[in-house]
Amino acid sequence: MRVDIVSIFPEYFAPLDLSLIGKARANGTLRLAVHDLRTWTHDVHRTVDDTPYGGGPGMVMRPEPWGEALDALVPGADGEPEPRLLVPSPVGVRFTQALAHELAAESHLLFACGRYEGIDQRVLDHAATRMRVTEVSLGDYVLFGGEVAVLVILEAVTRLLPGVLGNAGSLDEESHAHGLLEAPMYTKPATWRGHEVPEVLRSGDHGRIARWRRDESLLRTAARRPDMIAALPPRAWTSGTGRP
Ligand code: 6GU
Repeated sequence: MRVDIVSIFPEYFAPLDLSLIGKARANGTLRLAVHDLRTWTHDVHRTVDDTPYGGGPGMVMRPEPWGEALDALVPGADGEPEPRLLVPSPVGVRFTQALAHELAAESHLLFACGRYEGIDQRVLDHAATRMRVTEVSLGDYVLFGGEVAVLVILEAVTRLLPGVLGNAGSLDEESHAHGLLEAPMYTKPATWRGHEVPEVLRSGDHGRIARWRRDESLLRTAARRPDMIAALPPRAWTSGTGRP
């Protein structure tokens, strides 16, 4: 997968050299480049913002540098597919595991990181005439800018790329894979500071263990995320017998 990120703070993306994302970059699974938006300014102050039309507090990102940045990073008519443009924003659609799967199937993602009160709307409107544009929000709170959101989104997407996780089975077991939170996990020692690992997990009875994990998963989800229980398909918590 090819990924381009445009930001006025390229330094935010130093952690993308680390850990499994760094490894995916080193082995070519992820072809990632970070670009400084100010590359596409032409005045001595390398200005990227201005006051909002209509008044109000804060500043808005001017369209010209963004237009040139997108022109430079979107492949022309040389056969390459156009990227999917992602704009992190508190007014975007919610980022979910389902959207992470959708993005993991793309060949080229282009992230435009806004700061201040956001990017001039015409940048997105014009881009939408050439490519798919999605404004994405992490949740119902406000960040200074899109940079940290891009780190989050890229981490969720990269771990879904083939070959990035050592054990692909962990993708099937984890929280949100089946609309429920995962059951608690334990490792050795069996007793630690007076707290015991549940007996069932040491029983070797794989049927009992699977039922215990399903029950814990349901209890935890009901207690912490009633919205996820409400969204389950009818009778999702039964074993298929129609009985709990
Ligand atoms: Cl993606 N960006 C910003 N600036 N604030 C946010 C957000 C994104 N998601 C939640 N708050």
